[in-house]
Amino acid sequence: MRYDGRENDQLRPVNIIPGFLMHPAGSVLIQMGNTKVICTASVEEKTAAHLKGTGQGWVTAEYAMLPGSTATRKKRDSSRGKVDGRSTEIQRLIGRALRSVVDMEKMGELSLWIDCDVIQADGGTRTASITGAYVAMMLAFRRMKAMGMISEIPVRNAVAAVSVGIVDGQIRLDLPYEEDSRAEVDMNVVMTEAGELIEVQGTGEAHPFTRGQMDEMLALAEKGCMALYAVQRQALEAFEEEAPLEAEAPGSGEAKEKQEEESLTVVAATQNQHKLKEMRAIMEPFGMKVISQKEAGLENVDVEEDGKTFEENSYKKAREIMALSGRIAIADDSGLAVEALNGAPGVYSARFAGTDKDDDANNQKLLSLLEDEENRRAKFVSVVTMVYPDGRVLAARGECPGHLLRELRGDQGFGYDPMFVPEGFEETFGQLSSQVKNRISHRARALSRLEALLREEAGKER
Ligand code: ITT
Repeated sequence: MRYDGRENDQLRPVNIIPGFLMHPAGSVLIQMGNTKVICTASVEEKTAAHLKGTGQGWVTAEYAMLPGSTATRKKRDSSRGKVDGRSTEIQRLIGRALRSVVDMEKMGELSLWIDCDVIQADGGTRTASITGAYVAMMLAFRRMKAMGMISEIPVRNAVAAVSVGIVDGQIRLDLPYEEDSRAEVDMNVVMTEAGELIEVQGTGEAHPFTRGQMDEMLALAEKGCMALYAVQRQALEAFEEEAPLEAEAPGSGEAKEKQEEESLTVVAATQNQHKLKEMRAIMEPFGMKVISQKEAGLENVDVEEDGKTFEENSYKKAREIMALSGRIAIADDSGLAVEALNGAPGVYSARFAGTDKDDDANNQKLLSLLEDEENRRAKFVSVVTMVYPDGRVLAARGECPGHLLRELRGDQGFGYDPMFVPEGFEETFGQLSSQVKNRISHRARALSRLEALLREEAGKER
C-alpha cells in the first residue's frame, strides 16, 4: 500500500483550472496531488533570432520554483545571480516537448513563451509543467486564431507527461516527493496522444533495471498519460472561447495548393469506406493524398485475407493493390482483441458472425458471448503497411485499449465502435466525434507511427 492510499497504477487527483490568470494569452493552474504549477503562454510578435526570415515561429519555455514552494525556502535565482542547472535542464525539456507537437511553419514568425512556475512542489513538477503547459499553449493559440494572428491552430497532437518508477520493489505511477526521494528507479515519460514517445528520462538510482521493467514502466506511463489527455480535454472544453478547439485539417488557399502539389499520393487498399474516410482524415494533415481503389480503377478488387496475423493480411492487401495499380499502396488490417476471449475475434473481426462483413451481427454475437463476463477489457489493433512499386515496405502497428459495454451506444464510426469505450473516456467510439476517434484510435496511432518512419526514411535519403 502506498502512503497516500493509492494503487500502484493510479494517478494522484489531477485538476487543471484553465484561464487562471488575466493577462497571458493562455494560462492554467495544474494540480497533481500536492504539486501545483501555474503555466502561462504569452505571445511575442517576433520569432527566435535564428528563424528570422524563414516564416517559422518558435515555442520556448522557462521554469522556476517559488521560494515557498519547497519545505525549506528556495533561494531566488535573482539573488543567487544565476539560473540553477536543474531549472535550465527542465525548461529545455518543456520547450522540446511542446515544440515536438507544433508545426512551426503554420505559426508564422511569432514566438510563444511558456512559463511554468511551481508554487508548491511535491514531486513530478516537470511532468505536471508539461501537462499544464500544453493546455495553456492551446488556449493561447485559440486566442491567437480568434484575433486573426494565425489562420489555424498549428498543433498536431496533445502532449502530456508523467513520472513512473520502482519504489519498495514495485513499479508505480506518478511519484510524490516521499516516493521520488527514495525511488530505486526513477523515470519521466513525455508522450503524444497518438502514443508516440517524445522523451524518456530513466535512471537506476539504487540499482540497475532490466529492459522488461522498462517496458512495464512505459506501459504504465502510457496509461497515466491517457488519463491526463482526458483531463486536458475537459479543461479545454470547459474554457471554450471564440475559436474552435479541434486542430483542423491543414491550410487554405495558396498554402493548400502548394501542399497538394507536394503531397505523396497513395492508393488505400480497402473495400471498407469507413476506413477509407478515416485514413484520409488522418493522413491528409501529414501531407499525404489518399485515393480509393475505385479512383485507381480497382473498384471490385477484394483481396482474400487468409493470413493468421494482422501483419500478414495487411502486407498481402497492400502488396496486391500496389501490383495491380503500379502505385504506392497502403492497407490497414485491424480488429478487436477481447481479453476474456483470449484475443478473439482478432483477425477474424470482420467475419466474426459469418462470412459477411455484418457489423450488427458481429456486435450481437459479441454482446451475447460476453453476457456473463465480468472482464470487459479489450483493445483495437491496426497494422498499416505501405508497399512501394520498387519493393520497399514500411509497416507500423497501433493499439487502442479500452473496455466493452453491455449494450450498443451511438451511431458514429463502424464495426464494434458502439460497444467500445477507449481508455480515458466515458463514451463509446460510436458516440465520440470522428475528430476525437481519429486522434486516438488504433488506426491513428499506427498511421502516425508510419508517418514517423517515412520521415526517418526521408532523413536518410537527404
Ligand atoms: P478491408 O479489408 O477491405 O480493408 P475490412 O472491413 O474487411 O476492410 P479488416 O479485414 O481489417 O477490414 O477487418 C477489420 C474489422 O475489424 C472491421 O470490419 C471491424 O469489424 C473491426 N474494426 C477495425 N477497426 C475498427 C474501428 O475503427 N472501429 C470499429 N471496428 C473496427
